[in-house]
Amino acid sequence: MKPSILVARAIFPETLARLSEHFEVESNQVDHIFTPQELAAKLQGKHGLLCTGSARVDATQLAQTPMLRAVANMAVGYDNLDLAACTAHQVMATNTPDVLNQTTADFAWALLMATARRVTEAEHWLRAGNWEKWSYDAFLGADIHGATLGILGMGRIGQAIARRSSGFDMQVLYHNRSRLSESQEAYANNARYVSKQELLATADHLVLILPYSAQTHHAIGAPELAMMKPSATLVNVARGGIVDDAALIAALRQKKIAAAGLDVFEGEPKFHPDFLTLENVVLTPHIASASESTRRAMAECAADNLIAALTHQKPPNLLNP
Ligand code: 8YV
Repeated sequence: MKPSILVARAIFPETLARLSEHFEVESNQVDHIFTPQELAAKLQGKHGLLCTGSARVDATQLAQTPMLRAVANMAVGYDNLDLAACTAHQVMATNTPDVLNQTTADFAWALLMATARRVTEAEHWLRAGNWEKWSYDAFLGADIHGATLGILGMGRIGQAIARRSSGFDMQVLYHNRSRLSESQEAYANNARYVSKQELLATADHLVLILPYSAQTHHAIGAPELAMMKPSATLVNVARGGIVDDAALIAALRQKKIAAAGLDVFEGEPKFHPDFLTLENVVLTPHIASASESTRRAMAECAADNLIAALTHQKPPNLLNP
């Protein structure tokens, strides 16, 4: 008998077809977002779960799903999984690292450049029919070339973001849980390790790309924003909860920083409504990894992990110790 799995969100039909070769698959191509209770009900009798960040897998959930052996998260971030609870319930947990590094780094740059050069703000103004004449001071933004790029969280995506800055003759500063090796720093456009305070005070453009956890919750709040330059821009392609949105809105309103580019929001897809009242923000709906080929690679990577986990092989991206 084939193991049974639940694919909790809509996914590429090709990946579903491949999973069906190995498993009895219950899919959700209508893409209903399951409540925790619905997820628990759907997981009865299932051995595996393929999910995204919208599914919370914690001790309460796992206590109701005794047959479950593996959870494959289709994301590199896994703050939606309680790893200790997974381990306690002998559930293998996996993520999809590496396949999205370059695409996410590309998008961090898209957001950084749109934010610094006020691209979306200018476009909205043009679409609204406001363009009557050229003005010397219309939409003046911050230069990217020659500026100091700050990166908070210097994992593989952070390094890929830093590497791209060499074409803009930028200086790169970073802060991370630990310092990179010399060769990693060289790869990351000769990035220099500094304290979080120095990073905040010095960066012209600050990119957040660190994992979300209790330790990084609201790592950027009012005190941190107050340390930044009034001309600085902030980009978040990590997780919304890293930033205190109310503090960021206040800082943007009072021009304590110049602008922000946000792909992630605390409580998304809901977000603080006041963001919509600000002109100096670029807002996107969590799409940093959303290139055709990368999303396919993520789905295939999650499938690889689930197939390995449920066929007595070590999943390539096993997270539990
Ligand atoms: C995903 C992400 O699209 O990989 C991650 O951690 O944030 C995105 O690439 C999203 O989390 C869907 O699960």
